[in-house]
Amino acid sequence: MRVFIGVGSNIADPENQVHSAQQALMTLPMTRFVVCSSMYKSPPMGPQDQPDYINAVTELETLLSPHDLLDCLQKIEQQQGRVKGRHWGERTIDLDLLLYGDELLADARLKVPHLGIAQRAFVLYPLAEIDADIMIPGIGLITNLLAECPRDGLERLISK
Ligand code: ROI
Repeated sequence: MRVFIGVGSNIADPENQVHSAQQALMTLPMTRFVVCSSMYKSPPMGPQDQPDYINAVTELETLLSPHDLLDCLQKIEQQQGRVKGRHWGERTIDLDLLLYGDELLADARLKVPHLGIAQRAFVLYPLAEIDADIMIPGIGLITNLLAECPRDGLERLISK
């Protein structure tokens, strides 16, 4: 299955956190790494008294089920020392299962496509960098969403 993972961090050396998470994604079982977007910097969505975020999107090809993949993502978050803080507050690392093929999933633990995907510049722009023709199931073509989504200060970082 073709899947997209959103990666974000805004504390404890965010660029390094995003990089480490991407390295970990490359070693998931039953999974082939496809590509990473550039890294992007954006002002926080949520409380403004927190640092800017570094965001990126990674594409994988996996045989893991959505829930097994989610377990793997949460394990990486734990390994990188994620702790639960305030709602929409700062985070060491955040891994979101954005898209799982063209499947629509909604249960107590997992909603795919990820909630809010359509309004979040820090998700849509890196996704579109990987594939400008992505169809977001239940929502629409990414190009149409981008047309309605202001960049909100999102900045693509020049890769090192
Ligand atoms: N804001 C930005 N810019 N990037 C994120 O990854 C991000 N993640 C979050 C909240 C707190 C909603 N805000 C964010 O979970």
